Amino acid sequence: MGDLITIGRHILDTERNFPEATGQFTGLLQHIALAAKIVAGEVRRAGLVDVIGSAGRSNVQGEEVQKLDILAHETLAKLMVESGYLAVMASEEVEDAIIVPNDYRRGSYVVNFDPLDGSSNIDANVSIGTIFSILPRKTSDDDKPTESDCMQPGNRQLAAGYVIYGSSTMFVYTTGAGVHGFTYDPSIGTFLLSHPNIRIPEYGRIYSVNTGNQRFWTEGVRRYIDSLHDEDAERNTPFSSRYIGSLVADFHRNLLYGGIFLYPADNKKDPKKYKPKLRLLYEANPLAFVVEQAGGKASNGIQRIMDVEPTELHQRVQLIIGSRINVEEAERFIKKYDLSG
Ligand code: AHM
Ligand code: MG
Repeated sequence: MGDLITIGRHILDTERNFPEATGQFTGLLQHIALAAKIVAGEVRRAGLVDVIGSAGRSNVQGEEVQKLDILAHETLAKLMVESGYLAVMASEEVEDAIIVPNDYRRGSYVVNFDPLDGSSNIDANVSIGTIFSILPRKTSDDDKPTESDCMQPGNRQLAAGYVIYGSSTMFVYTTGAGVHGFTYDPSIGTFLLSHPNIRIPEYGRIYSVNTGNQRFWTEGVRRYIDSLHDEDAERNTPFSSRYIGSLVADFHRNLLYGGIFLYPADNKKDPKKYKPKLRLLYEANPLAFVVEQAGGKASNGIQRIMDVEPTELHQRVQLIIGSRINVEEAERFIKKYDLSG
């Protein structure tokens, strides 16, 4: 049997690379991994204990909330507050930032998370995930943390990652020193390093986009996707279309196999009809950090995702993410057709 590396040991070894590390960062990541185990357990039991189905209320985005979303949010929020490492957090499921109450120890970190992404897939037993982003707080440790601590550009992230609840549960994270994936071993109750140093292929032949929205796309996006259907030996097109409708699952597959995922924004001619869906702080930024650390790219078409200045907690953004060459090609179409005139 080879050298088994548990997630706990890996996180500890990572912290040794930060001379100023205080142990808080390690503790925080370990708490996220613990939350992931608890949520994975709930997801696995979902069909058995009748926790699936709508809880009958909407989240701040006006979408139907599933009970498992709430469970995942509550599990993460509780562990984060109790960890003592956190000052404030933002969750997709809650309108305002959650400031760690006075009667708990407050730490120097901020977490933005999507507790259970892809929730429309829960009832169909399709892969779903948790996405997280860790930032240093902006306000001083002596002051009360504020929402502005959560609203920092992605280039300030210290760590980010996701958990995918699929045929197995995987925890994938980066602290800026490559991307590492761990598979959960239920027999020993821990995540084991299974995918060290993940690199995304420079160019891939998979594209993932909801083509049902194509009438609302901008010309640049439409022409780019059309070009993927052409027969072109040099570009190795036509591509294969793969779209699960769970960002984490679509992203994870493309990370391993190479390709591009797009969630385009609205057509400027009809802006009310179609808005980008994905959120900057807890979906786009963390996955952007992961993909860049794996050698890929993430863009809003004209700008690096991680350089977008947040203006709202639940800000939405056009997301184009995946293999470097694919994303650069898409950007060229957008710059040529959508930015001219
Ligand atoms: P959610 O956070 O409410 O689950 O929504 C986000 C999900 C992503 O996982 C996925 O990429 C996208 O919504 C799919 O949206 P659509 O069904 O519009 O293609
Ligand atoms: Mg989501």
